[in-house]
Amino acid sequence: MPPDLHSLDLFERPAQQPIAPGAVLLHGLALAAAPQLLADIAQVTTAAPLRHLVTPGGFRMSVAMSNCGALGWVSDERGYRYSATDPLTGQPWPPMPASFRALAADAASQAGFGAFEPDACLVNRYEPGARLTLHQDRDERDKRQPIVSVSLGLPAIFLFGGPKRNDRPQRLPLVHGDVVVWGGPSRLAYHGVLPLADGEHPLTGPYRFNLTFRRAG
Ligand code: MD3
Ligand code: FE
Repeated sequence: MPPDLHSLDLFERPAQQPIAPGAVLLHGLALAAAPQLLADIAQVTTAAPLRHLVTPGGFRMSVAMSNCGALGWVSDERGYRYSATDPLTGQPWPPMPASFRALAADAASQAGFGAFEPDACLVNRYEPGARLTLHQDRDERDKRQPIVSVSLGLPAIFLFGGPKRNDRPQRLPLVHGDVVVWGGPSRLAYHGVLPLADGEHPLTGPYRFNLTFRRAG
């Protein structure tokens, strides 16, 4: 195969796919690092176990969550917020692994954002049937900072709406290794994830993991 002909070209899957102003999908950017990222997810979730948070309205979330970095996103009957400690263990969240920080910075830079030093990484684990209803990410202090999201394991259909909950969302398949950078006018867009389909992935078994990097504080 000639050196400039990669499998991405055969499937006519562009390396960078614009989704909306400020949002870009970097196909396969996390593929090479995936085994290391998954080993680091196992480390993080040993120290800060995955758990099903409860929404302020009293509903158990179907996605299991944990965090690493200086701040972690939590939800309970009192509301949504960032916390420097894990309410389950009372300890600080585990540090952000070097593999996580390097990928987040690389993605933000490729998407045209300046130095990105996230202080929060939310680890989401989806099992078949788990979903995320349409919502905005607005608990972060500086909304000019982008969000970087990394998909690992089973595929999902991501819903990307507009600035209003009513805006009809576009459906975007996200597969193992995909990285999306959401900034600028897309930063406050409504978004969600359809219920995960059954499946088995060679590296993650019956799960999808999503890493969401944010500058929260
Ligand atoms: C678009 N997670 O944790 S990541 C979340 O796949 C969350 O687990 C989803 O939404 C997941 O809050 C989606 C992609 C994502 C994250 C933040 C965004 C998309 C976004 C913020 C603004 C617009
Ligand atoms: Fe979100």
